[in-house]
Amino acid sequence: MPRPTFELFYWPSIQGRGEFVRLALEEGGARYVDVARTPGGLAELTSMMRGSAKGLAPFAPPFLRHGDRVIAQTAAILLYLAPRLALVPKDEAIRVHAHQLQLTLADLVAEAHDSHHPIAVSLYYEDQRREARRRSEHFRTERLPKFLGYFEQVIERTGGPRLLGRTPSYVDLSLFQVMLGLEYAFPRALAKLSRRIRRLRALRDAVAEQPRIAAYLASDRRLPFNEDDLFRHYPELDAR
Ligand SMILES: N[C@@H](CCC(=O)N[C@@H](CS)C(=O)NCC(=O)O)C(=O)O
Repeated sequence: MPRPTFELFYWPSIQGRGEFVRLALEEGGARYVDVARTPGGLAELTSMMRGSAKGLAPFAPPFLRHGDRVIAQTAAILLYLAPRLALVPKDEAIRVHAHQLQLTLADLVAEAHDSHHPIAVSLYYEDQRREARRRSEHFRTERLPKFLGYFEQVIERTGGPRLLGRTPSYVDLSLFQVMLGLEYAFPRALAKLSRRIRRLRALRDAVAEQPRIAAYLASDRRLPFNEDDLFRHYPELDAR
């Protein structure tokens, strides 16, 4: 059997950061395999992290194999994939801007994660509950409005309705995923911000209606959000 065009390596039971890559692969109509969801795939993922593949070993999933190339770090994977899937314009300055926005989304994702794991990833949420309450309060009241206000302003300044203006790109897909994740984790906080993020909400709705994304969301390839994932819903961490 010929090797699939793209092989995504990510933990099999959560959306996690793998979802940003999945959305791009789906929207780009790529032929790909989610390797860790296939028999023996998880063992292959862990052996690659131990350095079994040629070249640089990835530090953490997600990573992508394309022929002999193995690329890790979500934003770097998307930087590599997007031109191959026609998910970003050719212009170099625009590509760098798209990458800049993707890295800013990565910062937001890391802070959303740290709201329920402020002390250590190796500890259970239940072992850092008190600190998580404090951290989440700052996240919800300071960081979330700052980040979302920034992305709202980007759309306003580029003229919208997308992050890069009229041209849809992979960064819209990532913003869509972040919006859904935040609405899942912090529904009350997001409702409070709702009037200040009209452009973000419109973009989220537009991405959900893209035929390939809609088909993917309705498929069993799309896993539900859950409390082992990046975005977790703990009512005590949300706004009152
Ligand atoms: N900056 C990396 C972070 C990768 C990352 O934190 N991956 C998580 C799953 S979403 C993981 O498995 N980390 C294991 C570890 O950090 O030891 C990226 O954006 O891809």
